[in-house]
Amino acid sequence: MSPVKILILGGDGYLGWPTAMHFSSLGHHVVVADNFLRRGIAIELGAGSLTPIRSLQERIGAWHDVSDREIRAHIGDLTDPGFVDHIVAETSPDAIVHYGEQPSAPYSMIDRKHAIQTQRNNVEGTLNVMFAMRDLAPEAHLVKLGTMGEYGTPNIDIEEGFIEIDHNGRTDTLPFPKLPGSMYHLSKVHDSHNIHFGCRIWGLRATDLNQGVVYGIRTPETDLDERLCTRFDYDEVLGTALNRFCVQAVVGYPLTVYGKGGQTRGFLNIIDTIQCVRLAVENPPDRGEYRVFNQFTEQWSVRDLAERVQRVGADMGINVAVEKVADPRIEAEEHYYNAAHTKLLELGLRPHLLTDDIVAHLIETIQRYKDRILLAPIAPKTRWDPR
Ligand code: NAD
Ligand code: USQ
Repeated sequence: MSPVKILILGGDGYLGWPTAMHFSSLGHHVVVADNFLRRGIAIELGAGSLTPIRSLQERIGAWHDVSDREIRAHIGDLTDPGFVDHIVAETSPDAIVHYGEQPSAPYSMIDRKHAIQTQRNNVEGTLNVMFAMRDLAPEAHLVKLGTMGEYGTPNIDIEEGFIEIDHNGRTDTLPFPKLPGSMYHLSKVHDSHNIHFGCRIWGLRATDLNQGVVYGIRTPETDLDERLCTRFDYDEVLGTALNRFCVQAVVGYPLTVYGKGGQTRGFLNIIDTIQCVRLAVENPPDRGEYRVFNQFTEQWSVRDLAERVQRVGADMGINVAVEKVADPRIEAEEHYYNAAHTKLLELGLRPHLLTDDIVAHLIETIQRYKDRILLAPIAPKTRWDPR
C-alpha cells in the first residue's frame, strides 16, 4: 500500500503505541494523540505497568533512533471539540484509528462517578471525531475499536454486526442485538449506534472492530529496543484475564478464576490486533458504509486459560495454583458461546493462535520484570453490586 496519513487516537496506550510503530515501520505518516488518561488511572488505582514504559516523547525519540522514522504527537483530550477539530484539520488523515477510550469494565463499575466518566469520555470523544470527520475530513476512514462484549452472551450464535430477521412475514438485515455487561461495554454500544448513524446519515465510512480480549506484550517493533516496550497491566481493574494469570503464576499468586470459570470470550494476540487494524486500513469501506468485524482468533473459557497457564507453568518448574474466587461481576458463569469471525480472515488475517510456547514466552518475559510486580492491586475488589 502506498504511504497514507494515519491518525492514531490513544496512541500512548497498550495497543495504540505498538500500532503506531507498526504503521510507521511500513512507511506511513503517523500522528498520535493522547491525553495520558490511562497513565493517570493507573496512578489513581495505586497500580502500574509491569514494563518500564517511557514517556511518549521519549518513546518517539527512541523510535526515531531505531528506525530513522518520525511519529508526531498531539497531547490533548478527545472530549475537547476544539482539540479534535485541530488535529483532524492539521493531519488531514486518510485513516483515523480510534483506540482513545477508557477501556476497563471494572473501572466503569467502581461507582457512579466512574461510570459517568467512562461513558462521557468514550461517547463524547467518538462524537467529536465523527463531527470532525463530517466537516473536515469526509473521505477519511474511521477504524474504531469496539468490543465483543457489546453482544454479551446470548443463547444464539453471534453474527458479525448484523443479523437477518424474519418477522411477521417480512425480512430485514438489522444490527445484532446487544446485551453488554458493564457500563464500559455499554459505552461501546452507544459508540456503535452513533457511528452507524454517521455512516447512514452523513455518508461517513467506518469499520467497527469488535475486538475480544487481547493478550501478549511483544511485537516485532517493541522487541527492537526496551525503550519501545508497551504498557502491561495486571491489576484487578486494568489487567485482562490471560495477562493477569501469567503475572499471578510468576509471583506465586493463585490464579483468580472468577466463579465457575465457564465465562467464554474471544481472545487474540496483540500481534493480531495490529494485523487486523492494518487489514482494515488497507481495505477501506465505501462512503456511507458501516462495517463490523468481530476481531478475535479463538475462544476460550477462563477456566481453560487458567488450566493452560497451570500446565505450562508446571513444565517450566513453576507450581501454579488455581483458585475459584467468588465472581465480583454479574455475568453468566456457564453459557453457550459461538461467535462468527470470518471477515478479517477473508481479508487475509493469519492468526497467531495460543500455543504452550506462547504462554511460556509470555511467562518468561514477565519473569524479566518480576521485581516490579505490585501484589496489592492483584486481588479482585471491584464488585458489580457493591451492596
Ligand atoms: P489503553 O487505555 O492502554 O489505551 C487507550 C489510550 O487512549 C490511552 O493511552 C489513554 O490515555 C487514551 N485516551 C483515553 N481517553 C482519551 C481521551 N479522552 N483523549 C485522549 N486520549 C484518551 O487501552 P488499550 O487496552 O490499548 O485499548 C485500546 C482500545 O481498544 C480501547 O478503546 C479499548 O476499549 C479497546 N479494546 C481493548 C481490548 C484489550 O483487551 N486491551 C480488547 C477489546 C477492545
Ligand atoms: N476474569 C477472571 N479472572 C480475572 C480477570 C477476569 O475470571 O482475574 C474473567 C471475567 O470475569 C470475565 C473474563 O475473565 O468473564 C474477561 O475479563 P477481562 O477482565 O479479561 O476482560 P473484560 O473485562 O471483558 O475487558 C477486556 C478489556 C476491554 C475489552 C474486552 C473485550 O479490558 O477493553 O473491550 O476485554 S471483550 O471481553 O470481548 O468484551
